[in-house]
Amino acid sequence: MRVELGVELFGAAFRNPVLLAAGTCGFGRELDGVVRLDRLGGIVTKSVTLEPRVGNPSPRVAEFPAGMVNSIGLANPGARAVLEERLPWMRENLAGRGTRVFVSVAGHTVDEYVAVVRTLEAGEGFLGFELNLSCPNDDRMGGLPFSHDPEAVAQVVGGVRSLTDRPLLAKLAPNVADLAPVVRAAEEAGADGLTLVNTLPGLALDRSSARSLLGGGPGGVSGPALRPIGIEAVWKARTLTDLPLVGVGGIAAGGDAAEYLLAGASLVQIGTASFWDPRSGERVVNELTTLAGGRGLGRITELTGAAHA
Ligand code: RRO
Repeated sequence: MRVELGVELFGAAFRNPVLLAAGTCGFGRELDGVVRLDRLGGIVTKSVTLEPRVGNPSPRVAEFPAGMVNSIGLANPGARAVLEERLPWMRENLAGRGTRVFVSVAGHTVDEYVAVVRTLEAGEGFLGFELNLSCPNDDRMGGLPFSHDPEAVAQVVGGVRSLTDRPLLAKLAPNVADLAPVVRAAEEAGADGLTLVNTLPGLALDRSSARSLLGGGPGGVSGPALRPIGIEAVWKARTLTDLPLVGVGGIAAGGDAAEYLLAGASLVQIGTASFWDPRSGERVVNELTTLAGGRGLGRITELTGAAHA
């Protein structure tokens, strides 16, 4: 039996629920010719700040047995270059071919998020914004991301809400004492959906030099170690809100994606798995299809939220 993979969300049709996560696929073009982006539901760009950022010293990524740590430090070309040089390609090659694009937005201040969204809003080639409120490698408030503070979440989401009718996703951190206040703040300020989760702060040391394996010091933990943490966050968020949820963290196979859907996600994102298997997004789509077919499902959307039934 054929499984219908399409997902209707945010007033748009996604060909399937599998997207590539922010920071793991550049602006799409970087993967052109390697990955069949036209087989995926969509991508989320590298987080864009107002000014270009060179990022942190290398090494920027390091492996450990259950995943990876990174400290990229928000390296990106800045909003103006994204508007003028990246969005036209995405419009032609992604949006124009039915691959949905979210532009990830980051900043040190509320005003910076507002300025980035104002700059990019003039462009075409993307569906919506994913507000990255949860970068672990930024020095705002002595290292605390916006998503640790409901008031800061409300200010960023509310600040950009008045500038755009496009869908707004708020990307949250896994390491908050209580998700409820930040979920409520994002929803009340006008977020259309939540992305859970960003990486978890961690430190991998070189045992001989007693220094971090990463040039930037501590970093963000991703990969298989993050999966149950992300799934729990999605599951918890589902009990707190009816907003659509996007699950990310440690997905490397169709079954992993299915767990996020069962926990309550409508879409999922692949991140770290792309580094060791650039075509993992397409593979996850195929495995998810086989899994849903094996369960006799007609539509992939039937998986969403089943853990709460
Ligand atoms: O650029 C980074 O170092 C980075 C970002 Br913006 C983020 O949101 N999450 C992450 O693990 N790394």
